[in-house]
Amino acid sequence: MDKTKLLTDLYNFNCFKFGDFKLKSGIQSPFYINLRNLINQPEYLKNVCKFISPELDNISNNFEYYIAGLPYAGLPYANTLSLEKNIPQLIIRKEQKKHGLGNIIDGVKEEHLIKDCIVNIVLIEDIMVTGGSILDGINKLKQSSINFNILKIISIVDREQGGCEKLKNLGYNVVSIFKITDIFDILESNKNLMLNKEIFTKSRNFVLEQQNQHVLLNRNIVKLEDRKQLANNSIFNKIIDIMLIKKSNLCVALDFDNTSKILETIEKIGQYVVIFKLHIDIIEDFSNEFIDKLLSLKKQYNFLIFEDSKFSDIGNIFRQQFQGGIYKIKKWADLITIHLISGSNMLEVFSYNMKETQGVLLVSQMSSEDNLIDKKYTQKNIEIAEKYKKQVCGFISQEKLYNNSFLYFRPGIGIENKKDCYNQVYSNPHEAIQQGIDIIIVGRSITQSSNIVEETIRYRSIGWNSYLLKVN
Ligand code: S5P
Repeated sequence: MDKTKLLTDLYNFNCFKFGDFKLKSGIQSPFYINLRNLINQPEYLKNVCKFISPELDNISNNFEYYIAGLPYAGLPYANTLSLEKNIPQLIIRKEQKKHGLGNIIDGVKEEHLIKDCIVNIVLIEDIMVTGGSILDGINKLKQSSINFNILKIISIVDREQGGCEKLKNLGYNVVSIFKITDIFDILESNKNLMLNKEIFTKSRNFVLEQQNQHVLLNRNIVKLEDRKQLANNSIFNKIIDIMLIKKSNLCVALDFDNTSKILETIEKIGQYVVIFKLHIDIIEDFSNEFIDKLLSLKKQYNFLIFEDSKFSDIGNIFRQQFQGGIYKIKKWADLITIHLISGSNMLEVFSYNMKETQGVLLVSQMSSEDNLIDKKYTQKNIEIAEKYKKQVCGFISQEKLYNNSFLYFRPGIGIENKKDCYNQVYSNPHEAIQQGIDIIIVGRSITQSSNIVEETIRYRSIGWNSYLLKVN
């Protein structure tokens, strides 16, 4: 089958449209690709699969693998190829089943569900834009108990807007069958279609613009030492200084309920850790002596203390919580967290009450699976952070949200990528750093391990090496 003929047929089935279209990301695009129109044209769907087929044929026979279409648009292609080539198929559900077996992945053979068995998967996506749907799919796989390996990601059309590059940078083997600019070339040179030149110029310019933006975003990776020039407050620089001295981007969450366990752990791993995070109100034997000892260890091991109260009340209550009560947080915490649900009033109060060396992290995204934070809320956090940049030095988030003058802290970190029994979702430290995170917050993955020191060194080295890989 000839490529020109196929693409012309697809054009005639309205798979490529030109005009003004809003994409999932919110941006306006002068063209739109809708391969879904092919599901009522089985012959043409099969024809598209003929172009995908060689990408499966060149996978070594040594691998038994599954094929999985990203829902929903990738499914018909995976289905067709599975039947034609006798490759087992699995389905990554959009949502976890609420009944029956509660599966998020369907179709894995019983014998592949045993521990240590690796399930190889080829993913099929119809249109690649930012790579977001693929990463969503991969996250679903991570949430399951399957020990999986992505052999290849095949996108049928690459809109050339950075998705393939992003996934390649994350280490995936990505191929695309048709590139959008090749499609433009073929359609434009087809005299029978009599298409207006202008729509192609506009569409090509759009693709170029998007590519430039992607390059800019990627280029926006700045070394920590250079970011110090962008500081809006002293705590930002202090964090970076300690990171550089210790060659570490590790914050350890010491969620213990007794003070001796906290102090003991700091003695063991203090030299590798930039920040220790506490939940002071879960401690059962709190005392002022504990704070004295903590502060003396801070001097000895050069770390910062982060009290993660996630304040969320009106300004007046926050003022009392921050400086009063039995904990007197203001006296000893370098960093605190705030949820902006009640507006910016707490930041206003903080600005009058803070010490020069203290800073706030805004909880702008969360790691729990069913949290209620949406994009609009996160965006509002960024706007408020910009307004209170003397007080806010960073965000608790799942990705880099904004510019380099803030630091991005990600909790829910675990090499094994599992979930806990309360819907805490874990991600790999390397992936987090590659997605623009500066500091990984690691709790039970370290504190509940059989060898806390070894595990701390392991997380510190994965985190720091990933940072070096990103900036060099
Ligand atoms: O979204 C969040 C924000 C935070 S600060 N999800 C979180 O888990 N945290 C905190 O990170 C949480 O309060 C806990 O102290 C730590 C994660 O602990 P782990 O044991 O699950 O790693």
